[in-house]
Amino acid sequence: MITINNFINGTFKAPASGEYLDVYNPSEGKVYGKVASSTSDDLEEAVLAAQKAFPQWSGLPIAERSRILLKLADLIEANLDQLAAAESMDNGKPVKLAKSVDIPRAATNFRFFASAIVNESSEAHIMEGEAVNYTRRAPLGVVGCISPWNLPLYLFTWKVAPALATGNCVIGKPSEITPYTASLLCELANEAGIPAGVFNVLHGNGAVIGQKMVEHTDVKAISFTGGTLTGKIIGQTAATQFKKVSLELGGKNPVVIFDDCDFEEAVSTSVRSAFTNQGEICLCGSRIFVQKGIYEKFRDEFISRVGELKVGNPQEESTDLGALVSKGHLEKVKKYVDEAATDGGTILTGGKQLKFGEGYFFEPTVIEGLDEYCTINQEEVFGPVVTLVPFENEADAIAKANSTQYGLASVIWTQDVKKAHRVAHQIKSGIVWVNCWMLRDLRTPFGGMKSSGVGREGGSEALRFFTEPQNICIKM
Ligand code: TXE
Repeated sequence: MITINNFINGTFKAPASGEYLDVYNPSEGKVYGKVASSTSDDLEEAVLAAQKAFPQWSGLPIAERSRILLKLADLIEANLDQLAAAESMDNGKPVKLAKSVDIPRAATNFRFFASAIVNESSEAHIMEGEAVNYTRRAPLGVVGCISPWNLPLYLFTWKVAPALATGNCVIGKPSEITPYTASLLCELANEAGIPAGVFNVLHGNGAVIGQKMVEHTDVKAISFTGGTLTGKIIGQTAATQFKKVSLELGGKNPVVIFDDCDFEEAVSTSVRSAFTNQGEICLCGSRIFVQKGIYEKFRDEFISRVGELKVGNPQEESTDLGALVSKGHLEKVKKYVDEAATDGGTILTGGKQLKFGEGYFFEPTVIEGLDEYCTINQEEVFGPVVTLVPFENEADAIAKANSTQYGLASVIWTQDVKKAHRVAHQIKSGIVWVNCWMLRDLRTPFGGMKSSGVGREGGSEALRFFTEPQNICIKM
């Protein structure tokens, strides 16, 4: 049994309450450890430690802060195998995915922001003959980073890296469902030379300790990724203090396939965009709209490829889909599939739980015969389930793509460049991929429209979020 404690002021500490939550290995359906259940007492201690560390950390020369974060990136890479194994055990994802995507990206997050701060410049606005204005961007102080269970270390570091790079001290709150790699990161942070108190991690129930972090007046900003309902609560709480928030929330992403697409690439990438990480990525394309002329051809080829995916032991290199993250989540996915069948949908492939011991496995599932307004095409399932829906023309495709409350990402498949631009400009989503998926340049703004969030992460957007601009006007 592994015990995962809080990390405050550079040391691991049992929670003040002495209480812990169970942590499960979803591929076995068994408890493998326990994680601290934090309360306000732990938060007060972490806030004090962070406040004490802030003057020194924010006052370090940028090159020195950058050097420490680059060392942390190197240490993540040096510990790739251990971190990937931990991520896979905790989340249920294939270890090959953790090794090739999650953990390398965590290292890249630190490397990217450590380099970005060295290359940052600020603006000057000159009033000819009168005055010069320059913008100073100062760190906020103590900030909170709250992350979900689907890409645990990847999304945690996507927030922590820019927060630290800009000179803030961090209180991190990883998902209580997948807390392990954030805890391993704390050991590496010490080894990299991050001073005590600069980076703290509190574990526990989101509605308890996460909520307390949002309420705390000395936590100056909250960067959050998770469900839309949670985001709403956080936004409401933060608004009473005019606290800065960045909210990366759910998605119901459309994949629009025109009949002039590169068919082979559209099929193979759509399989990836549907089922990578068991469909538990906010960017997965879960509503596939196919132009009528190629609908049957696409459907048959898509189903045949989905049939080749191997679901099973996440430790095996040949596994494509591992286990869903929790029993509760498995039940939620099953409920959506059952409801889709009741609504008149035809399950073309999959649709059932797979029995490997006590693990939470579910078949990759493709459903057709439902319109865009039924529950499964409106709500985020966040599992290995996609629907196929035919469309007539450009206008119909755009209307269907925009028919949900969400607006995170979308994918367009066409070889007509003008059409690609036209359609991209009319789809209400923060990210549009044309003839590709998950091609990520970390300098680009990342985030969603409508109920998919507020604010953007990535590149200079993240550097700006974690700093306060101050205009200084000097008379000439
Ligand atoms: O997310 P939560 P959950 C979606 C997906 C999933 C659903 C719920 O549809 O089924 O959200 O997942 C912390 N104040 N996404 O339950 O609850 C919590 O402890 C402060 C989309 O895991 O939003 C965790 O650390 N914090 C998504 C984090 O918030 C609170 C990724 C996310 O938990 C809190 C994951 C509160 N009141 C799920 N309540 C994406 N878009 O990437 C909870 N938390």
